[in-house]
Amino acid sequence: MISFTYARALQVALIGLAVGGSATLARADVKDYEFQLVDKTVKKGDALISVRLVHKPDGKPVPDAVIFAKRMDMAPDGMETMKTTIEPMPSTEPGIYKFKADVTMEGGWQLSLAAKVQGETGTVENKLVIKATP
Ligand SMILES: [Cu+2]
Repeated sequence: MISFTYARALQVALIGLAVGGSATLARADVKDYEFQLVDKTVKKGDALISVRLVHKPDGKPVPDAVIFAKRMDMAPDGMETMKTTIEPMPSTEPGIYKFKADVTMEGGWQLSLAAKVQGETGTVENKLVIKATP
């Protein structure tokens, strides 16, 4: 149920963008961007997760992206309804985005992000898998 609501919210956001701009034309550009985990593992508990946004063709970090949707749940371990709180945190490194998450259980977590990149229409969407250790 929670997953469905989230998917629906994203869909509505995407339709909004499509109506607002030339989404078809920009799709290829947005595919050039990717979120990558700085660390693939975190410790169970209050965790700080760092994610790098890169422009794949030249490998350059991408600063000033606006992250408008985020979710973290245990879908990789078959618990997609088990989600946790996730808060954006300040970052001093350009192209690095930080989040504080309450990782309540060890195992596989999926971090879903949707972002707008300065100067590009369309949405960068990625799902990253993080392993929480005891
Ligand atoms: Cu769980």
